[in-house]
Amino acid sequence: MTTPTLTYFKGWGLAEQSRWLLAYGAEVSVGVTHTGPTFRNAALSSFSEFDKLRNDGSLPFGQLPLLEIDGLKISQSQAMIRYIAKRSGLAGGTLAEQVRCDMIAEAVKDARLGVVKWPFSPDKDAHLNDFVAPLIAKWYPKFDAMIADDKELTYAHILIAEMVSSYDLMFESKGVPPPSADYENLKDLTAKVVGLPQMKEYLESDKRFPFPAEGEICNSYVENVEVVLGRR
Ligand SMILES: N[C@@H](CCC(=O)N[C@@H](CS)C(=O)NCC(=O)O)C(=O)O
Repeated sequence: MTTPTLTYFKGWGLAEQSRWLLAYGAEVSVGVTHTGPTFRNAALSSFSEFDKLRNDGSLPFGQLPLLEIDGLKISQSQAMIRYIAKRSGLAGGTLAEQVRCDMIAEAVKDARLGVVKWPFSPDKDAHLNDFVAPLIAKWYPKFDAMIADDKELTYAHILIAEMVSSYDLMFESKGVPPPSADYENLKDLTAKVVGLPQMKEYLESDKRFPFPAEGEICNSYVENVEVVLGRR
């Protein structure tokens, strides 16, 4: 079996959710034997690499990220998430469970916008206070209540954990207490997910790009995105 390959920039953005799911699914995939690495990052460095993929038909909509897996070339981050979830038995059992997972995943996509936009915001304090804090106030109480009685771990839970952990890192980077401290269920779920052996392995590996707090790491990620997209 060839190693799934995720083509993107050198950072989180719209690819990180898939990385978490690929890392998690490593040990639970249905009907698939994993003997090698769970996935490979193909991090682009230049516009010519991106342009080549656009011209050779690899990118159905001319956009990144791209996931190559099981002989498929999958575009659209939310479609790839669902594919990995189904492949790993994380998409929910019944139709009702599946649509609940999908609802939560779409809500996480909206709630997570503050993670995607963070590197590009020139004023990090303003981003945190004016953009992220309202998102957290709007979404966290709902997610926290919604998962209170959940027993089974699905892809929706992994997506929530990825978002919560990302926002926690963001607040901590500014010396502010992590928002999850106020949400018992979200805090417990995130601790459980990041504590799983396969997640720890991923999070501590060199496949995990660092949180682009501010300064050099943030600037070089923004430069990477702009160079690859041909904007610099
Ligand atoms: N809805 C898409 C959005 C993808 C997207 O906007 N990708 C950006 C990079 S993060 C891109 O490729 N932009 C270049 C373009 O649209 O031409 C997804 O979730 O994957």
